[in-house]
Amino acid sequence: MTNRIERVHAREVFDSRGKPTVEVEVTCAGARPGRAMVPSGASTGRFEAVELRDRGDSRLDGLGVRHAVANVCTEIASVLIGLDANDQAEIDRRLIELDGTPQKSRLGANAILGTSLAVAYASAEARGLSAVARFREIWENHHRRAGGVSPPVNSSVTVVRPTGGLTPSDRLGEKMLLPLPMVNMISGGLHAGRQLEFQDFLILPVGATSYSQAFEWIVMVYRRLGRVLTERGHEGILIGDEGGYGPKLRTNEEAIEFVVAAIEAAGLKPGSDVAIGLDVASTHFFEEGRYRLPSVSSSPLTAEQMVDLLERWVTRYPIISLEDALAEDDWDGWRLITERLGQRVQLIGDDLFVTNVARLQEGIERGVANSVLIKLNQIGTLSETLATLKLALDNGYWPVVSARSGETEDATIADLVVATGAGQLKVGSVARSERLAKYNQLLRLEESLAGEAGYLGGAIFTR
Ligand code: 2PG
Ligand code: MG
Repeated sequence: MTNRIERVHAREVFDSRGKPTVEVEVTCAGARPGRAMVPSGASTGRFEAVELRDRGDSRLDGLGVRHAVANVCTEIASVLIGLDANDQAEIDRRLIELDGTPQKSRLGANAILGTSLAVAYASAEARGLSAVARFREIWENHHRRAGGVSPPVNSSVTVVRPTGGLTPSDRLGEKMLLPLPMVNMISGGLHAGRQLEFQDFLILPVGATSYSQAFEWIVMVYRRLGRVLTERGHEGILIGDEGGYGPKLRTNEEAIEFVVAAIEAAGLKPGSDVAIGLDVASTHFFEEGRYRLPSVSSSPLTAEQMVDLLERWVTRYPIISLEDALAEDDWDGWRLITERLGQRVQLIGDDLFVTNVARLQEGIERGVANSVLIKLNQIGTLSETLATLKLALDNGYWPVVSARSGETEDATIADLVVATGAGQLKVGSVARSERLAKYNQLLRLEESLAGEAGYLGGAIFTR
């Protein structure tokens, strides 16, 4: 059965930082429109697909997206109208071909991603499917066509038994899974006025036995963290772009210690119940081959000194995940950290891989990292995102589906992470509704998919 696309429409809407972004509606004959909104990063990688903004325009300081919107309503619409919305791979192929540039800079990755996702929703609307069911269908098609299954996940750490009929040998990417959330507690870097050099101090509730329990623990740690910060003299703390606290602290280590104290104050055990993750976002303090960390040392660190430092922290604190520990261009540094810590912690490439199959392939060949952040707008179509996810799973890399620091009420990634069984989700903290849109959707899915979707939680880190 086909569902012909009848209408493609876009408009400018606004994201959680009050910046314009693209919303696209795609409608199939006789159905209600499918709709998607595009997120936007602040600490972006150089190799990401290009977000088209109305640069040079005085309106909205040149941040407008009217050109991207116009591209959807004219060029993109004229190619898509009449095509079958059920054939996501073909739609995405056409979009990529129409743009014709390596980083989607002509039509804009925001125009293209909004359209790609809206087509998936349009197909769901036309056939009365839920978003998660449609994404599952697309993932299964993709999986089948690309052939092969993912190998077992490849590393360390002690954790809980999986639930929902799963066993530790169940592979990521096969069954539908509620994800292990990785949640920001303290923000620094570009998300909180560079108060701290590191960008995210996160928790992973590895000991929880269900998504809803994991989320409750997160909320309690967040609440206790607020109290602990206040008790120790940090009055009137502001929150960062993703809802994490943005206290004025002297060092990154102090932030880790506060998070550990908050876990304990919530009556949970650091490490076995709740582990810690860091998004170092080091690309953003990497200059002339050195890492500028004034809170650690007055002279910038070499990659080796950076790895020494992180190794000490991994030994001292219950850290199980490090994102962008080295910069997007520092392949040698990445190689070093992977040799030293790759068997002990999850090493996530975000700016490094930018959800790009070619960059991830290069990383696999060079033996760097063991995990990849999956952000739809870094690459610009649903099909390419799934290709990167699949490549990760086929090579024993953990995928972590992620939001951006600029988000909207669009909850696509919640449905997508469950549908693909990717296992982990990073959305930001629990204090802003554009984040809660995703967390709350997961609560709905946990309820509606009882019996169909399992929960591996922290068990994804068991060999
Ligand atoms: C990151 C993301 C989300 P941004 O670096 O992982 O936290 O930030 O969207 O600003 O790139
Ligand atoms: Mg990051």
